[in-house]
Amino acid sequence: MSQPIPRDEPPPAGRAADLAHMRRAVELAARGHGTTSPNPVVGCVVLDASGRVAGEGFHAYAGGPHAEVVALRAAGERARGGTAYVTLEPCDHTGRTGPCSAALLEAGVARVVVAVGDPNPVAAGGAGRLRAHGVVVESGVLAEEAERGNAEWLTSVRLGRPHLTWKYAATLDGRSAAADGTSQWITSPESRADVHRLRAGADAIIAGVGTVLADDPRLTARPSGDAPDPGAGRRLLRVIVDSDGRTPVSARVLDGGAPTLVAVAHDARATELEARAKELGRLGADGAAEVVRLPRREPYGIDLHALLAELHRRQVVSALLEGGPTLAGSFVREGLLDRVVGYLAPALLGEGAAALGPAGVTTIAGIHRLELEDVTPIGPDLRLTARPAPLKEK
Ligand code: AOF
Ligand code: ZN
Repeated sequence: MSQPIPRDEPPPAGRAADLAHMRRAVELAARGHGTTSPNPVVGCVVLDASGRVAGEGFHAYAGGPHAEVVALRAAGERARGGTAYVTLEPCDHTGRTGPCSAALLEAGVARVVVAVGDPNPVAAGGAGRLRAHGVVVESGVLAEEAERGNAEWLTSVRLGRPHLTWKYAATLDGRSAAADGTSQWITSPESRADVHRLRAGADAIIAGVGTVLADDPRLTARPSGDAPDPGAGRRLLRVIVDSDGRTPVSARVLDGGAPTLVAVAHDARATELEARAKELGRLGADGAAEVVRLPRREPYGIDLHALLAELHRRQVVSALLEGGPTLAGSFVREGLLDRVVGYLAPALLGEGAAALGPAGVTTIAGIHRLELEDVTPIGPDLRLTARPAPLKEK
C-alpha cells in the first residue's frame, strides 16, 4: 500500500525520476570498484533541460577524470540548463584533476542532486560553491545505497583506517579445520575462485603468522575464469601479523611475487627476516618485503590499531583479513571489522577449530550482532555477507 505524499515533497514523478537516475549513477559508480583506490568510486548521470539523459560517467582509476567530468564531456552542450546526479558531492579542489564544481558551473548545469557528502576535507565544498552560484543542490538522495557502494573509501576517510573485511570458509557447523588441523578444500573450487575476486578488489590481505606456518599460502590474487585480470595496474600488499618474527625466510609470502609487509613487535628478534627483506629489495623485485615494528600489545602480540594506522599511511583503503581464527577474533574484539564474508560448505566436521577465535564475548549479552547484506549460492556452497549492526538509537 502506498503512503500519501506529504505536501512539501517534490511531485511523485520528479522524486521517482530522481531515485531512478541516482540508482543508475550508483550502478555506474560500481564499475570502478577495485580499480579506483585510493580514490572513491563515483558515478554521474547528466540530463538535458528537458529531462532526457545526455551523458553518463564513472571514475575508473585514481588520477583519471572524475565521474562528473566524464559525464559532462559525453553530454556536451546538452548539459546546459540540465540536472546532474552524482553519488558523491562534487569536489571543489584542484588535485590530480580540476574542481568538478567549476566544471558543472561552466557546463551551465542548473540542478545538482547528490547522494553522499564528501567527508574528505581537502576536496569537500562543491555543494556550497554550486549553491553560491545559483545552482539548486539537493543532497541525501539514495544515500544508503551510495554509502554501501563506497563503504571502503568512506570508512577510510571517516575513520582514518582501512575498511576491513574478514573472509572465512567453514562447514555448516562453523569449523574451519578438522581435529588434526587439516583444513584444505573445505569449500568448492567455485568458492575459491570467488575469494580471488574478493582479493582482487582489496588493497591488502592480512594473515597471521600461524596461517603462514600451517599452510604457507601465497596470498596473491590469481585471475580466474572470465574475470578481468585483477592484478592489472596495482599490486596487492600482503600483510603478515607476526609479533615475534617467526615467518620463515623461505615462506611463499617472501617469494618476491608481490609486495609483503611483515608486522613484528618493536622488541622482536627479526634479524633473518630483515636480511631477507633487504635481499628482495636488492633484486629490485616488485615483490619487495618490509619488516615494520609496531608497539606490542597483549593478548594480540601487536597493537592492531597501530597496524591499521600503518596501513592507512600506506594508502591501503580496503583490507581483506584471511587466515587465523585467533587474529580474526582479536579484530572483532577491538571493533575493527566492517564486513564479514563467510563461505559455508554443506559439510559437517563435529570437531576441529572454530572459524573464529575468542572475540571478547563471555556471556550472551556481549554477542556481536551482524546484519545480513547478501546471501548468494556459489557452486555447492553458500556465501554470506554481513556487517556489524548499527547501534540502536535510544
Ligand atoms: C575521484 N573521482 O569522480 C570524484 C572525486 O586525487 P584527485 O585529485 O582525483 O581528487 C580526489 C578527491 O576528489 C577524492 O578524495 C574525493 O574527495 C573527490 N571526488 N574523486 O577520484 C571522482 N568525484
Ligand atoms: Zn571532482
